[in-house]
Amino acid sequence: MTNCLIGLGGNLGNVPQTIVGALQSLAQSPGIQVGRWSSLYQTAPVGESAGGSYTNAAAMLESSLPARELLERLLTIENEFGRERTISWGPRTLDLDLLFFGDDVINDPPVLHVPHSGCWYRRFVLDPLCELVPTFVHPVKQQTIAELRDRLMVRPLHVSILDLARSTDGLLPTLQATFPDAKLHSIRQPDEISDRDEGLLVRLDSGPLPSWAAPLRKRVGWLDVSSRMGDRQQKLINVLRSAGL
Ligand code: PH2
Ligand code: MG
Ligand code: MG
Repeated sequence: MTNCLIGLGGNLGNVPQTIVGALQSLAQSPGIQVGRWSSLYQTAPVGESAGGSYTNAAAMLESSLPARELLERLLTIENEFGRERTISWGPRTLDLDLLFFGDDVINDPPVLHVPHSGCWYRRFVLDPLCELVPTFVHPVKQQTIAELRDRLMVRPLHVSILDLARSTDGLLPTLQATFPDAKLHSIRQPDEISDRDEGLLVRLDSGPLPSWAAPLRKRVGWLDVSSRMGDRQQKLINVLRSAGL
């Protein structure tokens, strides 16, 4: 049996009813036991085409299924509750994300990634999780859920942006004005690195990382968004909104 955590969310139809229904379907699935679940959270939509406000929650599962089969079961339940996959990050009746599968670190593209890439900096994931398992240690970040959440509550929240391919001059002033609770920095050379591992460190370009920048990958706040969809500005807006700014 593996202790797992899932994130639940949606913004179309009667989401609270859908979430309860999805937990019932999970409880009836062979090899899956549903444990405690969090309260429901009303959260602001993150993403340009995400639609209206979301309801989010988290739940604990025990699974005797391997991660891939559990994930398939989650996708099937999403479909049973009317999930349509037209636009990515679009409005949805039900989203079931496998956040943690024990302490396992699994990267099996395109769909199976645990811990879930967004689970440590998205408030709509961390807030419900923190209610359930504040002391659970993220197996890659090596911080507890409560610590990961607390890091995001600091004001101003320092967000360093690493783009070694293009200047951020045209990007930062507008973003800074839109997000007064953030303190945005650009890192383009070694002397722009702060000693403190605080806030977020967002990597935009996908080129090779020079040796002076390589240690940054080990920082808790390291977040590589180079392969995500959208332009640089939209990616950064999504990160900042996810962090609760
Ligand atoms: N999920 C998304 C996109 N945006 N925003 C909120 N508030 N909550 C979500 O669960 C969410 C989102 C794609 O999975
Ligand atoms: Mg999701
Ligand atoms: Mg999903």
